[in-house]
Amino acid sequence: MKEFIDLRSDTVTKPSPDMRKAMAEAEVGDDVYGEDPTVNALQEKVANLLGKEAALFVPSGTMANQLSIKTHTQPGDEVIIEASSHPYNFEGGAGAALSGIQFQCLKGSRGILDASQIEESIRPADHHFAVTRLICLENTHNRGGGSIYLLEKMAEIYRLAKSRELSVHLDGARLWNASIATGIKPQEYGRWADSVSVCLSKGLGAPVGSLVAGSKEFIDRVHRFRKMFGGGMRQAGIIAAAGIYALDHNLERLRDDHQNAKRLAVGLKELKGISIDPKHVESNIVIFDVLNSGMTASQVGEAMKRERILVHAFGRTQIRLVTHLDVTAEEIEKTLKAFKKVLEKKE
Ligand code: TLP
Repeated sequence: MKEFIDLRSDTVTKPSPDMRKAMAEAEVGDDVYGEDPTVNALQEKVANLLGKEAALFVPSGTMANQLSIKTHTQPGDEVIIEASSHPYNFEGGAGAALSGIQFQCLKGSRGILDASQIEESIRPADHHFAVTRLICLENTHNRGGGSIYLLEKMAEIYRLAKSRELSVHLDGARLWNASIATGIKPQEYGRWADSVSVCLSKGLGAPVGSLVAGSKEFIDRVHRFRKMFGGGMRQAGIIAAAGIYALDHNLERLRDDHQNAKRLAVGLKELKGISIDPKHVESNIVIFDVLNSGMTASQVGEAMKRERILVHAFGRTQIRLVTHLDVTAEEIEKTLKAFKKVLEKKE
């Protein structure tokens, strides 16, 4: 029996016995010399999946995004990004600290930006302004509640970028989820970005690891910065093996997580005090508001913890639940019962 049903994030999954076996048996070498066959195989696999010439294995999604920003920009440049995006809000101010860039934040619709609003915010060529250099997109969008970019929207933004000599970086930490939810291949999304970061340690269930993918020339420069940022790892095949295992075994099953998220949303909608539109749940993230329950999000969170269920409370009234491979459909039903109990006790 599990101590807790943990819905705080899909980062909390633990490697399965078979994944651990693949890790234990991985062939390894010194990856700083480029000699780890398992890392090389993972990099090739992910580059192919994303339709890019090359990919580089890095420790985290944060490092993947920040290396990409660093590689695309010069200090003083401006990066157009959505206001609730991960690189702007949850990466410790790294864009300013490590790349010396400034962000221009645009408000998206559940995190999704339009080409027209981006176009309006590109700085004119005038010495008063910073140089707009890069557009960052996030798909799926975390704070947007796992929202997914329409492919046409990404294509339109990319075409705009090219017409204005800008680069596009895609934070695809959960691009796998977008792809499984829509049936659009990762490489189709990858086509509309110059660089893509993806994570293995979220829905796919690997313990560590992300990759950046792009042109050979771009990845070569990312490689240099990875060294500078201290992200060069040695016998990293041990963890790359978990990533290969995850891509081979845990991709298709993301469907189950999406079904579980939908079930949560539909069940939550029935409960008093909760505001949620199940239509907005497109992948494995469920964000809802408890404003009308008379409790704050952290009070609901504490009460749920007493029911042995962990949720992520943020702001005064918002809660995020993320489904993943360590949560079963049965546990989703238990979670809904616990929410009912917690909210009814309040009345
Ligand atoms: N997101 C984490 C937290 O940092 C909020 C989570 O629990 O969702 N891009 C996106 C879209 C992400 O959601 C995350 C992690 C990252 C990048 C960073 O990945 P890591 O945690 O590997 O640095």
